[in-house]
Amino acid sequence: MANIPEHVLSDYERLKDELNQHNHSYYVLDDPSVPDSEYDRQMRQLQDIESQYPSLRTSDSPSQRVGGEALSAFTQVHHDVAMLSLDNAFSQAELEDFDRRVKDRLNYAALTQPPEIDYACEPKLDGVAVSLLYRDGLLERGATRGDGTVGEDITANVRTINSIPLKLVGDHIPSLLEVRGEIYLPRAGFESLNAKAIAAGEKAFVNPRNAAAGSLRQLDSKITASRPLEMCAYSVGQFVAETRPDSHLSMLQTLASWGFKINEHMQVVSGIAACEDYYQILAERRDGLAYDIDGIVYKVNDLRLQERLGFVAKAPRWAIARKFPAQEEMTQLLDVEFQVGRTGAVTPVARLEPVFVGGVTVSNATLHNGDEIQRLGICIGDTVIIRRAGDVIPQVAKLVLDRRPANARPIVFPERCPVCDSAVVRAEGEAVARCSGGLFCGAQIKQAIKHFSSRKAMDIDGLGDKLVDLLVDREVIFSVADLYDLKTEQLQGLERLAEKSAANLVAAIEASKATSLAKFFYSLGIREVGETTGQTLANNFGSLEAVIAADTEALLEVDDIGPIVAGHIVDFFRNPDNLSIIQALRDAGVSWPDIDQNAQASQPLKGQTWVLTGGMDIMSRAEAKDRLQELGAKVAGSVSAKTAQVVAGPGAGSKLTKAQSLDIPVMNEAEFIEFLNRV
Ligand code: D41
Repeated sequence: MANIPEHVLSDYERLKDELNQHNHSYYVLDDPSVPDSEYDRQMRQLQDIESQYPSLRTSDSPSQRVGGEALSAFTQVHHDVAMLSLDNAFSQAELEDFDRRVKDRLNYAALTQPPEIDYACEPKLDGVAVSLLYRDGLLERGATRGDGTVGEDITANVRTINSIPLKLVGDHIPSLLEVRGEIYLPRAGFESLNAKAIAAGEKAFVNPRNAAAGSLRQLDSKITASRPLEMCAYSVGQFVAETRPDSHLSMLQTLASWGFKINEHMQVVSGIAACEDYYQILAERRDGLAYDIDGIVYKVNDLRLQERLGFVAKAPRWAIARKFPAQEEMTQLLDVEFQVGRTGAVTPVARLEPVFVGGVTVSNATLHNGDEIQRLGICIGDTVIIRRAGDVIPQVAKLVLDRRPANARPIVFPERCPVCDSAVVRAEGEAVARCSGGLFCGAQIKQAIKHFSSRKAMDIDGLGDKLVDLLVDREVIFSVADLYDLKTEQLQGLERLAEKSAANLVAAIEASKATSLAKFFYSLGIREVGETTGQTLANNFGSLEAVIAADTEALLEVDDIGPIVAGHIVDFFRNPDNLSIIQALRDAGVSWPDIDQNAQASQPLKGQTWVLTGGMDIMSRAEAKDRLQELGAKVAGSVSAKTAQVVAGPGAGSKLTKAQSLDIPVMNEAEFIEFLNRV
């Protein structure tokens, strides 16, 4: 390296260190230290140096995370310290048995006052177990667990995973360190990976674990690099260092100090009863997590006690996994029904033999559209795998073909609307088929009325879905405008509606007449016009007449309205049926305060993006959002360099940290309310 100038060498080392640090802040701490543009700039500088002086490029260079040349096969790796497996407990009683065995082994029975055991509790991530070997702080080898004794060398693939340090940082780096952990794919990454696969006509993965395993099994590490995998450390194998932590918790904290990601929910509790509490708390949080977990792992926290307990067969005596209800189950597809939505979309819905999955009993699952049915290749009578994880609705994940019965029937997509018998049409290039019946279709009328009366629209209290169905089925009402002609006596005649609630409903309908222009636009149920677009239309046009008169060009001049939405808006207001319903609503007295065009011109927050995070005590979040939008601000869900202001309440987490790291102004609720009073 004699011919490489000194300043290049020092620049190179500095860039490598800084990029590794940024990477750690972004992927491990979830707290970006610099804007993406700065990261990209430094990365380009690093790559420039490396292309000029290729001999400099080392394996811990952040430029190496993009993947390298493809392998022809994986080589085998022997785990010098075996990777143990975990015993399972399926009930609280089995967990208590485990605790008793631990205490017996430790001879606690002989003590008059046996102490409680401290247990480290951590979510059991549903991914792929791996081993990472670091020599003198440098990542040398990554391997799968395999059978615990022999795994596969996946070094090139693990190098592409951003939350895995290529070089350890911090103090007292051991000369040899083997970190064990789980490589997993967060749910969002799984959804987007599958969406891409489906769009490309490829097969989707059943679940994030299969997707993670498939991503690690790639001989071409460039493919692995394109998958948003993460890794969380949960134990160590080989470990040669001057000192050793004395508990599982401090071991993991030490790993974190060297640059590893550890699970944010990990907690040490005293005694097995507290373990059960932890299980209940995590079970409740499970759906809201960003990744799949299939249970909780409990580990005796004290490492000396772990050593005394040892292991049997291939599992440690000091650890146990308590499983959660499975997120996937097999069941039978009994039938497929076709539902018609507000915009006429005909959606196939799977009727299933009820099955307990992800903690609830599932008897229906959406099949989205005809393409999805084709992709899954399912017939009525088939056995299918149902997946229910997170807040998403249950999905049919896969067909179990070898269980297909002889009498399986193909699913026939209807050519006529099952509700009104109008033709079902599928527009060129669209996945969704729609009923062409419009407001002649009872299903579309029902959905339109339900949307119109919903809380964020006209907010008609007491008009439930069942009642709307009844009113339309009995031909009492035919459109949203008819709601305003409803009389108490008419409603009383209907079953299930007492005099009092009929009168209350009529009063609620009356009260809904006073609305805002933004809510009115939203209530109309124009395709792709949600709350935000409703507000945008109100802010930019100021009146209903102006929007009705607007052509596509005028609409496109508004930020945030693209050609598709503009097309839907124009179509909606060109339809004479829609215009006559709007007229009837106005005649009935539906009204809103005019928007003062002068005030509108000086919307003080126009062009700004605000983010609300954490709790609010005084105003509701919906109210805060409404006020901000009235003032012309956009309210976004995530913080970026473009965010103008963050309002953070109690419990604010990563969005607040991100705002602070990007130097974005933050105010609390009291300051926010004061601000609203001032503007
Ligand atoms: O999150 C996990 N999947 C997880 C797996 C975890 N948090 N801790 C684990 N601890 C162990 C021992 C106690 C043996 C060190 C594990 C696993 N094992 C494990 N994963 C796959 C097989 C074993």
